[in-house]
Amino acid sequence: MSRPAPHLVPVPSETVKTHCPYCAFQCGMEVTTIRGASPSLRIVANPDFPVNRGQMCIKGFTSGALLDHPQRILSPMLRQGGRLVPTSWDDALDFVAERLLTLQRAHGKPSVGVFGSGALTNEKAYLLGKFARVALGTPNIDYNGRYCMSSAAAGQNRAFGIDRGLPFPVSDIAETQTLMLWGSNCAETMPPIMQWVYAQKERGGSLIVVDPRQTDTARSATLHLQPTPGTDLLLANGLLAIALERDLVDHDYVARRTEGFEDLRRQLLGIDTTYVERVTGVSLDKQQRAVEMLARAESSMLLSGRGAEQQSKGTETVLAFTNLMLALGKVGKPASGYGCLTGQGNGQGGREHGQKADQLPGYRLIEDPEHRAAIARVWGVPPESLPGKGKSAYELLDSMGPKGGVRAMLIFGSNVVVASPHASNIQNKLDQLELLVVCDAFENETAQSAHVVLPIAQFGEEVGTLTNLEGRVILREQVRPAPTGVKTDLEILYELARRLGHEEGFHFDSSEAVFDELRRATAGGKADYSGISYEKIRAEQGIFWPCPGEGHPGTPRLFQERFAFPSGRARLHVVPHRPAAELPDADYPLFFTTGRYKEHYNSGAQTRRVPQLEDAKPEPRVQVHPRLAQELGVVEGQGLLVESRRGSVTFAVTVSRDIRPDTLFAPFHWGGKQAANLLTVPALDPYSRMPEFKVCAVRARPVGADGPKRQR
Ligand SMILES: Nc1nc2c(c(=O)[nH]1)N[C@H]1C(S)=C(S)[C@@H](COP(=O)(O)OP(=O)(O)OC[C@H]3O[C@@H](n4cnc5c(=O)[nH]c(N)nc54)[C@H](O)[C@@H]3O)O[C@H]1N2
Ligand SMILES: Nc1nc2c(c(=O)[nH]1)N[C@H]1C(S)=C(S)[C@@H](COP(=O)(O)OP(=O)(O)OC[C@H]3O[C@@H](n4cnc5c(=O)[nH]c(N)nc54)[C@H](O)[C@@H]3O)O[C@H]1N2
Ligand code: SF4
Ligand SMILES: [Mo]
Repeated sequence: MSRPAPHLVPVPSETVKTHCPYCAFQCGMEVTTIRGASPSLRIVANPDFPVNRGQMCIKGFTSGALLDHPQRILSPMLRQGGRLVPTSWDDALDFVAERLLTLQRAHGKPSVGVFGSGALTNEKAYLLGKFARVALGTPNIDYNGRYCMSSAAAGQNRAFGIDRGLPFPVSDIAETQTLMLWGSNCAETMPPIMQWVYAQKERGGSLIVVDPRQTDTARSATLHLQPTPGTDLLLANGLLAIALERDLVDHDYVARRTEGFEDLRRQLLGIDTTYVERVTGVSLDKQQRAVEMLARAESSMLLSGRGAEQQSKGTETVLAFTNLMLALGKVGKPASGYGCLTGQGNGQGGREHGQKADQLPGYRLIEDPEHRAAIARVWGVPPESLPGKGKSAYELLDSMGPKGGVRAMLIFGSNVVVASPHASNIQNKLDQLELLVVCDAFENETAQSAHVVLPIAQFGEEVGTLTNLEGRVILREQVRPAPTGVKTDLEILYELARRLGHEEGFHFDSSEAVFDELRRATAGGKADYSGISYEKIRAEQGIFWPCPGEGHPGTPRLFQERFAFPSGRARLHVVPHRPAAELPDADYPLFFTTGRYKEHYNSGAQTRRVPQLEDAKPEPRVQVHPRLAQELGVVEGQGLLVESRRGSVTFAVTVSRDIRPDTLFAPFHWGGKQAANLLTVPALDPYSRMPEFKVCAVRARPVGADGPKRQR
């Protein structure tokens, strides 16, 4: 038998431990390159990483498909004669820099906008913020985390004086007696977290789930509350009113560790529980059981997701959660408290290092003179040269075009025409730009409108740190070299800064060198990374911030002794209920809400290209209760035209008892005519500027037998 030529024998090379490219769980994974005629990757879960402990979801297992993908962009592209055509890096970068300078000369510095992402590593988010403020001198930088974490962040800052998604490691979930998951479908959006939830249940704990739909998460629950969309604030206030009435408030804790209870108490006394029952649709009996379970347990935990936060009152809803858990005396006790389940891979770090319109690195505020001075010192620029606060994500995108004044936009890591509310408006505004630059590995729906597309290195082809949902700073290691033809985001920022006359502050030899500057910039800030190094992360499976010095071990748990206000006390807030911005009426009689499938990630720009995921979920389906389906005269698989005041989409129908009869649900992972965001309303939360992705009003009618027909 002849032996295969040596280069065809698969020889496993060294296995690299790294992390998944997608969500905030940042599962540890092991990637092995199988060498041979066509090298391939084998990806398995890292059994030793303490967060996912050997588990991953289907997105992580199939993520290797992104690297050698045939649709990957491997050359810069420039629009010529209406088409994107390949060009050289020098030509593309020279073109961008020249256009930026010309536009800024003619229309001022704020005429250039920058849009970042919670997918970016800490190093990228940091350098992008610096690039906007120093190289471009524009206030107009924001990012897609505004669509994701902003309400939880605003709420936690107001209640605790600091914003770290979870103030404890995920392993604490297994230890809590009562777990309440409010507006999170983590069984689908973070599947490996369920090992901690199941462990909690096995120890005899109870699980309460609050979701208008019977989700996979809700199926595990001891108690499922199924509120009318957009009524979470009222429900949370109602629960606390019951606690007060039943003397379940921990007055000793409230007196020692909080301030503002008297005002809150007065508000709660005015709450009519039958009104709460009527508006939320959650029976008083279930409300009472939920409160008893939370209050009487030795330890209890409330974790929120986007269901409760992506509302035009998301911040106040989060404050109602912190009120509840503080009043019950749970926050800072073992395996207890409030936390939010962060979404994007670096949703946490992405909001700490200055790509948010109002922030500077270390969670500093751009409008605070001392904070400005601290960062200006690190950057070697006069404080007065730093621009002020810019516009929030939706407002920034909405101001594109000559009328709004933002004439050029640089996008790093977001598919804004799919992910933004009222998507047709954003497409329209994008088309009015004089320069749209998209830095991405794929030509997503947004890149299709670009003047220039710059191809980037992906996960596994570069190193960088991310901060997971627990506040643990981890390191995504390089697995293989980046393909020729692409650059890292950091290299692109340097090349542009150099052409804009700012070579000095942007020249770094490595990602680690950027991290070293980031450490210095965060020293003394709320999110202090100064004691964290690549070396330390490698040795310790990640380090929790704050970590304010070389010898500091990091801080897995917050609030055990004090909160991050000068008084050390947490703040209670009076947060009266108000209705969603758009409620069903005679013309648009149904609620419409949106969310996620297990198989797809966000705008689908990555996962719709992975064959296994696309085969499993090839299209968005609208979920319709059987009673409503009968009323509408629509059957499984038939097309249903769903219309809001902003647009219409035809979805194939899934008939299911898992949803309320007054509500339609669809995922937002698809673009073009299938984009759920053609329907959503761009109502913004006044504090966080979070759009109301979870509530709007629609009407629906069947499109007849010729609608798309496919079995699930
Ligand atoms: N498979 C998958 N996993 C992901 C992602 C993904 O796209 N796909 N994205 C990642 C990111 S960026 C994020 S932010 C997280 C999001 O993770 P989750 O917060 O779990 O995400 P969603 O599915 O958007 O919303 C959760 C639930 O909110 C419910 N909901 C809708 N309206 C309301 C309401 O008015 N009140 C309440 N209480 N609930 C409501 C929906 O029915 C849904 O089941 O997931 C991360 N993980
Ligand atoms: N209706 C509705 N709309 C929603 C939501 C909802 O629940 N309902 N959820 C919102 C939420 S929570 C989020 S987080 C947003 C997310 O939606 P988007 O902001 O569109 O985020 P992604 O789909 O993750 O897009 C990421 C893009 O970044 C690219 N990318 C990934 N890593 C990098 C990198 O390192 N550098 C660069 N330059 N590019 C990179 C990917 O290839 C992809 O094209 O959607 C929001 N929109
Ligand atoms: S749970 Fe999140 S981090 Fe883990 S494999 Fe799935 S997408 Fe990746
Ligand atoms: Mo998100």
